[in-house]
Amino acid sequence: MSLNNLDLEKIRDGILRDSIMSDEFLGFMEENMKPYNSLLAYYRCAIMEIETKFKVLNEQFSLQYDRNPIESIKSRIKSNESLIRKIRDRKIPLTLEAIEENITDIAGVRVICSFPEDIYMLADCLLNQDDIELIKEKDYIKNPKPGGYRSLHLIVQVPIFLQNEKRNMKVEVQLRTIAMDFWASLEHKLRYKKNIPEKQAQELAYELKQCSEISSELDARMQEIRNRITLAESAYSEKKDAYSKFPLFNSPFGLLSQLTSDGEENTE
Ligand code: 0O2
Repeated sequence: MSLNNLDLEKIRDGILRDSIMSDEFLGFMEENMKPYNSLLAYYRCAIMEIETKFKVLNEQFSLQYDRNPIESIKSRIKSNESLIRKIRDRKIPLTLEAIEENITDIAGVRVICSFPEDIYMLADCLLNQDDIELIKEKDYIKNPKPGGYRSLHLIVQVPIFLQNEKRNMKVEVQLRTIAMDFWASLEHKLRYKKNIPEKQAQELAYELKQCSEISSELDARMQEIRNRITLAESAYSEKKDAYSKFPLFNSPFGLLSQLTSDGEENTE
């Protein structure tokens, strides 16, 4: 009798359930429930700190340059199931210290931008802040994963200030464009569909890989268009500044208004 993927998954889940119900695991839970909940609360605080830093940067860019580099921010605490799987797969000792030390993505902040250059600009702004320490960087934009996954991952350490204590917490920051995020959420769905026949799964993986290349090209072209718009805008402002230095041009009926209206949208 041969086992299909669904059977194997059922067996694996059964083993996982059994190990969750093992005396060792139940003992660990009983002993550590309160400190574990406190640890999760600290991770939530660290998420708030990182989110605020990005919101402040977005606000500043909005005031200074009249544009928002961030489209949205999504944050999450790793699910218990995903955490347990990682502890099991990596054979991490069942202590809170070992979990905190070895699992760096319990707190996750995902920052979605419109343009790839904004990703690196925001990453630099964050890493230049003196309370942020970079633990690890994985650039899956310059070096996409074989399946086509693209994103910039930063594992950072940020302090949180409690009543009588300062605690350094690790947070995984994922920075990606809207196109990269769109791709990753569809691929993530496929990853968890276990009942797709092997041949079809391979075709879909191939199709996704191609979509990743198309989305990478789209990101590059959108960036190029944005850069040309910015260049045109700054040329216009320079021209306006230069003319405004001369009184002849600078009166309400002067040449300035005529000269700088070149190329402006005709609203008639
Ligand atoms: P969850 O909890 O479901 O979000 P490391 O962090 O270095 O110990 P890991 O976990 O392999 O090792 O790190 P990596 O490669 O940086 O990936 C971590 C997270 O990035 C994943 O979380 C996903 O959110 C995302 N990711 C990485 N590779 C892919 C991919 O190929 N496709 C998609 N859709 N997302 C990816 P988890 O592990 O899924 O946990």
